Amino acid sequence: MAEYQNIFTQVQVRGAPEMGMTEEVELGNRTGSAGFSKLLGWFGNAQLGPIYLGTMGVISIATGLIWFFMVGGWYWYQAGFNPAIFMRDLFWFSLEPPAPEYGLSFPPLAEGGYFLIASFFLLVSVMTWWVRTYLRAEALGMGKHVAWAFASAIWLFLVLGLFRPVLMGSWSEAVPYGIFSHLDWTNNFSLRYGNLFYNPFHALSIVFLYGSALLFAMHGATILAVSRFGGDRELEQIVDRGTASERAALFWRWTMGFNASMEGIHRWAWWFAVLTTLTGGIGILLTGTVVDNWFAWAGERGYAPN
Ligand code: 07D
Ligand code: 07D
Repeated sequence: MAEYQNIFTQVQVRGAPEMGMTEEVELGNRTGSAGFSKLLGWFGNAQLGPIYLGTMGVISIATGLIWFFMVGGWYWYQAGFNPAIFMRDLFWFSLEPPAPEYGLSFPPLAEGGYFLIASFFLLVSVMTWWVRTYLRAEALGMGKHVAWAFASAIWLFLVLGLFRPVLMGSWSEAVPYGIFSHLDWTNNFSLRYGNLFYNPFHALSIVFLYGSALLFAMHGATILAVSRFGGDRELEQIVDRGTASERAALFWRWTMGFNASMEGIHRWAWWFAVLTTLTGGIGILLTGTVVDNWFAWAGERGYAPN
């Protein structure tokens, strides 16, 4: 039943769906059956479901959809209710935050009030999804590593759209909801505060972002390189160690003198990913609140020309 599969496996074995452990697990909120997808099977596990919905899942999906359709409804209005224009200009429409003169007050609907209501639903959606990752891990007796990693991304999200606007005393500081408008916001933010490249926390965030990509490539490549010896069969590598992970470790010791351990490499990956948004959020929170011009700030510290 628990047939081993990866992208190189040509035959997808089908049995009864694997429903997972049921001991002491609340099953009422879970779908009763599961399906199969050949396409999914090429990329991972072919089985789709069972899915656990639960209170947090329902609230998160409902409020997420409300945010999504509120933004889409605004675009529809901006398109003059014309489906051709809606499709043509989809990436250029934008739901903007209130103007600076409204500060932290609640403006008329069409001037940012609608933006604030939509933002409230997005906030509830993201936070309840976080609770869901925590509670599902708890129900399965797992560590909370996924929840805390997600919390780091949420930290940057909250700094961008809630903490910093509140500290600056204006909702106008929040990020607009639009594909290109949020890129323009990002560009203007850097320009307005004297070039974000001189913000050391932006630099740190880039270090961990690039480092995450490098680590991911190294780890993915290493495991694939020893999958011919069973290196991708994590269970067997733990309970019945073969030559695969030893070989992988030896490879890195030969090429760079140091190797991570089987567990340690996942800690490296976790910290690099988490530190990307953790340091990033610090950098954004300091901008405009503590430092007004990063270029001038760096000039005073001798690493930008005065
Ligand atoms: C692959 C996991 C899947 C997630 C996806 C994103 C939405 C938004 C839009 C209704 C890796 C789903 C998108 C739900 C729907 C509306 C209006 C994750 C994967 C596929 N950005 N950003 C994108 C968000 C910020 C920046 C793309 C969100 C900051 C740059 C997508 C947030 C700044 C570039 C997107 C957010 C910033 C992008 C692809 C929140 C600084 C690009 C994202 C909530 C960090 C790239 C046209 C992706 C692009 C891009 C979503 C915040 C900068 C639309 C939800 C304010 C420079 N961003 N972004 O694949 O192609 O992420 O833009 O904070 O070049 Mg962004
Ligand atoms: C946005 C975390 C929040 C997301 C959450 C997800 C949904 C959808 C739906 C799955 C991404 C919510 C999801 C609601 C779910 C589905 C379907 C993480 C997010 C909770 N920069 N820059 C960074 C580089 C420049 C600027 C970080 C490089 C210029 C600003 C990163 C360059 C200017 C901000 C980074 C470069 C500028 C950043 C983002 C190069 C623009 C930020 C890390 C080579 C002209 C953000 C401190 C991340 C930050 C940020 C990289 C250049 C502006 C490391 C490589 C100089 C304003 N930049 N940048 O993980 O933290 O984001 O800065 O030029 O706010 Mg930058």
